[in-house]
Amino acid sequence: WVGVDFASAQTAPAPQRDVQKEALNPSASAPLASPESPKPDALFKQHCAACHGEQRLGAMGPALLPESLERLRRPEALKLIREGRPATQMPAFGGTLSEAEMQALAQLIYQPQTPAPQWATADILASRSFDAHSGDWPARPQWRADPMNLFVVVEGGDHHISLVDGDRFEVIHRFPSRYALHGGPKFSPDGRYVYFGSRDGWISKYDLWNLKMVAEVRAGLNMRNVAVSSDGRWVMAANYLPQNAVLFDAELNPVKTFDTRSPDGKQSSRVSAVYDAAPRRSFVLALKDLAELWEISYDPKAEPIHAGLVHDFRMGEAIATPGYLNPRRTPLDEPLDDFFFDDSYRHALGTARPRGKDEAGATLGQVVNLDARRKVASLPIAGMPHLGSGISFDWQGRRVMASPNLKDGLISVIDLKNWTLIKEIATPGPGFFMRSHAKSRYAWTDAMMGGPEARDTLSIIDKQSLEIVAQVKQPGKTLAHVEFTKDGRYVLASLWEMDGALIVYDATTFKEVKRLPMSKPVGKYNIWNKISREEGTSH
Ligand code: DHE
Repeated sequence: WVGVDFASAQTAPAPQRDVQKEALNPSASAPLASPESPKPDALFKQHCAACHGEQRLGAMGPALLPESLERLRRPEALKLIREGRPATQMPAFGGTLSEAEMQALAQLIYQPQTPAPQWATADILASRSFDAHSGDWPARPQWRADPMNLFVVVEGGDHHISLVDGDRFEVIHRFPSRYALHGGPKFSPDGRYVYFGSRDGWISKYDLWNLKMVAEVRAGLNMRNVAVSSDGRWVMAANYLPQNAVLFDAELNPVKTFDTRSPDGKQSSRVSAVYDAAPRRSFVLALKDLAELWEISYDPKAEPIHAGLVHDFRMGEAIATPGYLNPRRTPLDEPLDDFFFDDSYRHALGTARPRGKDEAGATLGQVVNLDARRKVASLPIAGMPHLGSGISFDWQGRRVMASPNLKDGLISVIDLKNWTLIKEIATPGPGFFMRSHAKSRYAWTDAMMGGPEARDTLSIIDKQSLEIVAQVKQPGKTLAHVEFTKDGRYVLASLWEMDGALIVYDATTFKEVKRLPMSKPVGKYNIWNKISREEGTSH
């Protein structure tokens, strides 16, 4: 690996972009361009660069790089250019540009930049903003509600966050977020601060007690997720572009980058996820393109990486290196796209992205023992889960894990002792999320990846019989992602539409209790469940 310590790096800051000034309405003064000869670069400069940045790295608008657009199909991109995006500053170019010009632009944004865009130490430092008074803000909530039963709701429709009182089910506060947040927000151990990660690489630290932004920084150009250490001191970002992981302190000062390279330095890898392994006092990273799992300890007393325990591949033999804030590699048979931990955090249960023969349905999962630092078993799961979607609970005296997957309408229930499949529970369709609570006998799952007849349904599974005992539906709509209240008595679900809602269900009778209008509420996160690592939710 190649590490860069920010303290010793060349840190001449790059000129800071003034995104406010750049945020001009690009169509306002745009003359009609000739339809005969669309020149994509010139068109982009004239119509798009003000919001999306000259280099397409994003400014006030999102980045327009192939890596950032993986989830947007080309015809949709063209439609977006033609019709604009409601509730954002993205205007409709249909009346301004010819069809050929719009097509030229739609093609351009999927072309890789040459040379590949860089996001170096100086860029990270220059992007950072920090409220210097934040240290003086009161250390108690400036609102009346149980701070432990607060829900942070990410509204993807118009890119806002709503804070919801989990006792009265009322919105306490609403504020704008960065574009396209992804993954669960992460919390400081006392639940005061929340850290959001955006697909465009922004990390935002927000003070929930004072309802104010503390700091923001752009960790990379295309980011997967962030993790916060259990002691609240560190924040780690997992990036696709550049291919690295970046460590920050709690005020989002960059501390160190980890270029995720193969032992011989020849191959580099995207980082597809990073998680905090609290009992191990470490971050564990999934590398998408390298058959290795990395663990980076934040325990100052971390054992040196002993010979025999882990190999330093640079030397072709095992050598000792300090363990603290340095990666230890676990060699694997094939790369893991993502994983979750068992209760002990001794094992990472992971999956590779389907490829080749796997697409026909072969077993995708691996169980990696993080102490022995090797794969110890295969995992009999039906398809790749949406990452971090599994839950664990007791079943007939055994500890089990259950997870949906993105391929089939099946929940796999796996024995966490011998890694065997106990049951596959058929659901209306493939799903993203599964949630429960230690105090509830039920687990709820969606079928969001299924057809219209499936994605409007949440299935409720009895954790003892492992049978679906009820379903709730919102006909014709998409219903997904639930989270329980702190006491497990209510379930909050997303009516996943632009004019959607947060629907509160009684967790025992499954009756609707209340509905709060929201703009495509993507995910919701209960502070207590998160910081106590409740067994029914993601950590
Ligand atoms: Fe997610 C969590 C990866 C597509 C909404 N998603 C995560 C996490 C990973 C991941 C690694 C865990 C991060 C964390 O919490 O720290 N997601 C992926 C993918 O690889 C995938 C399949 C494709 C991709 O291009 O990223 C993918 N995810 C989606 C979506 O399409 C969803 C439904 C809508 C969206 O906004 O992108 C989506 N992902 C979510 C949500 C979480 C999440 C809401 C947090 C769940 C939680 O309860 O913790």
